[in-house]
Amino acid sequence: MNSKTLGEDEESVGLENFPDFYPLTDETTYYWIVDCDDPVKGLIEGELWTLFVSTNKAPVVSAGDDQATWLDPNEVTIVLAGIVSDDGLPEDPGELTIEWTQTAGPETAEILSASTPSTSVNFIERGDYEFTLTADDGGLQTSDTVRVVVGDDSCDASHIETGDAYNPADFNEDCIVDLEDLQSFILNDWLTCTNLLTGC
Ligand SMILES: [Ca+2]
Ligand SMILES: [Ca+2]
Ligand SMILES: [Ca+2]
Repeated sequence: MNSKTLGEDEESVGLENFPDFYPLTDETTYYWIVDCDDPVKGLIEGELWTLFVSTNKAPVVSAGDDQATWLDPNEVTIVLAGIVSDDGLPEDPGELTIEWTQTAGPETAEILSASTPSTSVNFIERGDYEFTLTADDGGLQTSDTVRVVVGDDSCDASHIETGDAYNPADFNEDCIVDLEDLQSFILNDWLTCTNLLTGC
């Protein structure tokens, strides 16, 4: 490495004193040790220091808000409105690779435009889905996920979304307790005898 002899009034050295290594190269790790050769105390060895030079910032990615929808009646299409930005670095390639992938849920969902930030997705099956939007600038990657709940109807979607159980009196699980539920109850259990001794 370059060495530098300090003059009497010189208290610091800078990168300009080391022409072999200046200017610094992007995406590079530098290591250096400052040894001090004192005329009185002799050689004082320094510690190892490192510095990673990078001006590249990672892409910024949003997969959008979570969504809930339902089949109407056999399929439904929604839009995943992702947003992606980057500082344009590194210069090579100077552009982003964008990819939507499905990371949870039934494997029947169809992503219609997987390499654009905003895409339509078609569903033919109820389920609890997750999609991941990834942007890669050639040096750094950023991902974000979005959850999409698809129910058979709005009631079903609501219960998939919350994970809450149905009201025990809601026999037909349509999210409302009414005379229809009473009718189901009567049909199922009217005159059912549970006295095994006398047979009622
Ligand atoms: Ca970048
Ligand atoms: Ca998210
Ligand atoms: Ca009901």
